[in-house]
Amino acid sequence: MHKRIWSLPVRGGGELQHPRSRATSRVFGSGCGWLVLSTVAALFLAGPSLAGTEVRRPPNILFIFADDHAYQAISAYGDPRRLVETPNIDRLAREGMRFDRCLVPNSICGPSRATVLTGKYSHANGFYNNTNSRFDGSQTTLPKLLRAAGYQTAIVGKWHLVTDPTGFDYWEILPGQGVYYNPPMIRNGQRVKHQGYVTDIVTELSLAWLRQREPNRPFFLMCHHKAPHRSWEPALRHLGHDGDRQYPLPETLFDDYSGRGKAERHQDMTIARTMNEIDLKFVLPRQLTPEQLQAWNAYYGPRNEAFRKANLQGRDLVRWKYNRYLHDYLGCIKAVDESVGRLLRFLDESGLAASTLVVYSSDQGFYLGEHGWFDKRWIFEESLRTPLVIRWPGVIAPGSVNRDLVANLDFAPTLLEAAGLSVPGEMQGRSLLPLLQGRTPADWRKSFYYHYYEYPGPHDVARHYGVVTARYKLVRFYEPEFDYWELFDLEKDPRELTSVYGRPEYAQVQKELEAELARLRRELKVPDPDPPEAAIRPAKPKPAKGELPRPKPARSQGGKPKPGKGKPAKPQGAKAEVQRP
Ligand SMILES: [Ca+2]
Repeated sequence: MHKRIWSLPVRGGGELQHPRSRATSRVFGSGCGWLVLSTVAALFLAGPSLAGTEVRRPPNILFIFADDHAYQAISAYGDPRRLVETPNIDRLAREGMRFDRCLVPNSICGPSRATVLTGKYSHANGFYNNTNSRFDGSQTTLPKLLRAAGYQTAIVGKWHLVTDPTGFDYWEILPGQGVYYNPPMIRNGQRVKHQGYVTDIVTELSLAWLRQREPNRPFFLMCHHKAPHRSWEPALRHLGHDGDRQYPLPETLFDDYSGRGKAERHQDMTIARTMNEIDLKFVLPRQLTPEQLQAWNAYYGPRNEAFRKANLQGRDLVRWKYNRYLHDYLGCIKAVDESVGRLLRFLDESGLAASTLVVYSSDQGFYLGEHGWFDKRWIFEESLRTPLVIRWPGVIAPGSVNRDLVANLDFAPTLLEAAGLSVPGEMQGRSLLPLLQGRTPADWRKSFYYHYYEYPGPHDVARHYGVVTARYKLVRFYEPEFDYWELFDLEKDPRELTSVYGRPEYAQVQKELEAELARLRRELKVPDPDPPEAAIRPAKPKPAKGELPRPKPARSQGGKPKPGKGKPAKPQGAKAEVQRP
């Protein structure tokens, strides 16, 4: 593998062909990485006239990936509620490029991860849903291609693709969704125990791998956090991080879903009805040690007692749940941001910062009370958009912002091209390299295809597909029990509250979007109807499987066993409420 050719794409479409052989290995030596990279960047910017110059080293790649991290919970994205400060992710944005419209083709954990690995839509990589899909690890993936080109590859943390990882020299993953406290993990196939908080452990394992790597070869590390996935359990040091702040409410917390169709009313993902006693911390996580239990009770105990006494009802109760939800969710974010800080500090202290391309992203967006919801799955903005920040010194101008339609489909092509490798034709994304250099090609995508499959399933979001442009969104709910279209004008209706489908003044727009949707489905070879493997089996799965992990709690809030407490989420249709005293 060390003798293969790698090529450096340059402006103007030319390529520099570099034999990476023993004779050129001197440029892989430690200590000179940033100088070499600076020259690489100069080559990118200077154009093809420099062909034939000496061999350059491809960048290290640190890919930091969170689970369900809403862009609203990154201060660099400027949510008007100013929910949390994330100084370390903000640093990446300040020193690199923030993407404001990075979209996912299927807004849910497993499918999104499969797309990152393959650069393909769910129908092309075979991973449609979290309920019964299994990742086919024999297919071509980003880590396999980088590894074959000489990269050292590793993944630490959340995997969630059922089959074992392939293409990594080292992998240490959480089984399934993983747990927050004292999580067991699987290291290259062997189950291992850990004590501590999951985000810290994933960070420390990542750092340990970085420290033991071979310094003379580039690395590709996927640091995949479990946080801030449901049920949003913060590091114990972050309990009370917000000083009992009352969070500003989103405008649509009490959305009545008028102006839209049956699917939006049918869903089961509201703070009001769906959030249960585990989510709201009226049940203890099973894994806590006595010391951890003490810290947990010291925070939640008196607050839960005050809640019981207050006997809140109606909207007051929803507001309380929203506030508890944000304390917990944002507490998880605090540790993720600290993790980013520790990783960046390592790069600084080891002299790797300038020779390392750093990505921060999440597997999808998430609702933080907008439309009364938590969770994701929809083609609507909060779940469709995922945060994306990339730092690559010498290539990306610091403080850049990009508003083009980009996608996690583009991650694999981008990182391959950054490494000087060709992008397989089967990948459906496109390299972001020109965008990173501040030049959006004239033929960059103006529309994006979305398709969600997991129904019936957790949270009861009906299957749908659609086309998204800078301004419009055409959506088709195609389950027999729903079967309707929607059209949103984001310029006039950024909260996506009123479908204008069928209105005469939108007839031309609608016609064009329908044609574009059909074109995209043809071009992307979307099966019609859905293939059998996209279907959920059995027809009505138990909730809390797949996407919805339930740490089985053993003790009630007070530390004493209470029969009936801590059961997994109730079956669909039965809306869990906070337990009354
Ligand atoms: Ca997720």
